[in-house]
Amino acid sequence: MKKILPRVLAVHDMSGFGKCSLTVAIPVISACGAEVCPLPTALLSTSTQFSGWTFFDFTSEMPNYIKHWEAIGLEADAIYSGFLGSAAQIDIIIGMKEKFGGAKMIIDPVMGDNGVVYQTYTPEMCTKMSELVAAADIVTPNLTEACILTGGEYVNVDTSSEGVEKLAREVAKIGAKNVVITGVERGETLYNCVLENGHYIELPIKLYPKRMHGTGDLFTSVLTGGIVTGHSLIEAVMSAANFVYKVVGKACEEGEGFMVFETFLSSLSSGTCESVNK
Ligand code: PXL
Repeated sequence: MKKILPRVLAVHDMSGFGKCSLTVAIPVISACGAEVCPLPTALLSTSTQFSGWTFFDFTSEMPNYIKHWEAIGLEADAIYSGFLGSAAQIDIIIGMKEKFGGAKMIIDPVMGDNGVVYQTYTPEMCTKMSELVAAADIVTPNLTEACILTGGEYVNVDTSSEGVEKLAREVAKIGAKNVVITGVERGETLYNCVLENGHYIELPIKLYPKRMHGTGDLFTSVLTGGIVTGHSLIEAVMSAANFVYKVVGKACEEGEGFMVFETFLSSLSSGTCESVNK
């Protein structure tokens, strides 16, 4: 099927409220100049940060979506996965790699944050996530997720440069080609730590003024938009950090507890977001 824009198959939950997953990936990647084809993993009334959320597991319908996409000859430049609804979805996503040959696998191994595993994530999902990471061209764990993947303890994680490099190399050993450990805080600076083809580099940005839900989804969505529009991994990571910084800063300025990204989407029109460090 003829394609004018780069195309991303986005495999995440659709939460009706909560600024996460597909409600972030669709506008952000579109703003970067790429087409998004959403494949829901689950439908929720809100993200799981609000008590009382509803959850509809989409696992059984996913193979039908994929079969139909294959039947119409859909081609893709990237498969970008995030929050999953079941352990079985991991094999489904790995299967997509062959079916859409040539698509880059950008895997955000969403499992938890700040040392806490998300409520819907079972131990089986956390263990099996390594299989998805092994299929990744780019994987973007935060420190919590990197610890889960490598069997380390979050409370004892070494966030020094040497410590995070070691962690990134352990994640790469699982099989991921490139690793970005996101959101490493040291003093007033936040580092996104990139292991690209065996070469390690830390990219600093001013520490975001506040921790906010959904920033991981926003980060990897901007990164994906940058990659599929032809930017390097380093450019895409800096772009993602810049964009999240702007968004969190704006929300804080306005006294808003949630990310406000909509008004910044036009700053992604070249595929990346320019520096806020200048
Ligand atoms: O931002 C990660 C995420 C994605 N999707 C859902 C969530 C969360 C984090 O809490 O609850 C439904």
